Amino acid sequence: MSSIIEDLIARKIFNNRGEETIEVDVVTNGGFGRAGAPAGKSRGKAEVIYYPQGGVEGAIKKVDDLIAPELAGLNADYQEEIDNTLHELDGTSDFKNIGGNTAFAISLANAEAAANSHGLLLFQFIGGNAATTLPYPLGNCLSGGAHARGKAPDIQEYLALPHGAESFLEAQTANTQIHKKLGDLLKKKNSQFNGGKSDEGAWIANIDTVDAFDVMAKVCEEVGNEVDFECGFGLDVAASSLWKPKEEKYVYENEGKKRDTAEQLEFMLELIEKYHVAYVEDPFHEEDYESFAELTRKAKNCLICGDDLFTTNTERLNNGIKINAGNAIIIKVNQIGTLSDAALTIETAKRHGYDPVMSHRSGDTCDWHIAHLAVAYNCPLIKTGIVEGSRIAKLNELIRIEHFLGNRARMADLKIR
Ligand code: 2PG
Ligand code: MG
Repeated sequence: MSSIIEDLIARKIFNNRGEETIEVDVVTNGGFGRAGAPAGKSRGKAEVIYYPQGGVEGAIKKVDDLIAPELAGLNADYQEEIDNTLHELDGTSDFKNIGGNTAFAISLANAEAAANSHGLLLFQFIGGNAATTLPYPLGNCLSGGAHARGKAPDIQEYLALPHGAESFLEAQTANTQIHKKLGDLLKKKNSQFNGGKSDEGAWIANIDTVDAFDVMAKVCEEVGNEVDFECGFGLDVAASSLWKPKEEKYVYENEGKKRDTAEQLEFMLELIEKYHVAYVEDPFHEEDYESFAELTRKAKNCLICGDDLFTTNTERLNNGIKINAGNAIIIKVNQIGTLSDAALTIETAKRHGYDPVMSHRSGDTCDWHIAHLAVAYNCPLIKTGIVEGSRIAKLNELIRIEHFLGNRARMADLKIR
């Protein structure tokens, strides 16, 4: 079997928001791979540019005219060579010319084509025999902030984390129950709640930012008792969306409060302690490494995770490592463009004791590659919703991987357990 690239085929498809995006097929003389690019709504400032001038159509033209002829004849097995060629063809640090989402789709499709050319599944091809660990699913139950419409909590995501589960299937089962029970409870509390959901399939409800903690804690405890293992929860504060630089305050509109940096730190610590919050993503805005470091020092039994802070970028992660800002990092391959770049960030994170958290984007497709990447790179957590088609595509793929591994499968070792 051989992995020599014969052709690249690019087309326009749509994500779950109905936005245009790019999908690429990589055809080798022994196999085939396909990947579609997702899109964020609350993006970090340091993310790569998604598309070149001319949008998705401009990107497709670049694949046809420029990239496909250059990659034809190369060996898909050499992922770094493929990804370096994409960097060379682009010539900028942020993929301005070919587009970061173009790079993403080619890079992932190439990895898939290489695996397929060898008759392997992607997680096996990348992770080898050691890839037997399933991540815990961080599942979005309640949406707020930039992900909600109308009146909703200021915090962007309230995430179920069934960290007592002994299999992925058990964990995902608990998450679906938490999601359902939360919907029922929200309806009971507020007759005007009409079952609205965000792009990620989490509920959108007119509930107070802090009241939402009581509701989440209650529902997780109830489901934990039913399934007989511990179910906790976490947050994505997405604090860059709350931060108003001119005022130097975090503005919580729903709550009607403003907090300066010291008050924000206090607030986070209070919530972590009172509700035993197990995971907090982006508690401060994307340039405030120092406050991340302070919270990491002070918070007990809680992962402090950087998303907009690090944007899957090794250099930005290294800034954090120097002062111990955070102890976990969100991995979104399309924040940085290529699989090789993301893999370097994951390795750097692990070497310095940061947990890599594989993640979807709010605008996503039924592409399931991140399920394989989470297992291949031994990520202890995956953040990819609970319901909604694009999320289910990934979650069900993890269930398949667990089934495929049989008695070799085990759950990740989670620091907070
Ligand atoms: C986040 C993500 C995913 P977006 O902030 O972590 O939930 O949102 O894709 O909109 O950046
Ligand atoms: Mg985030």
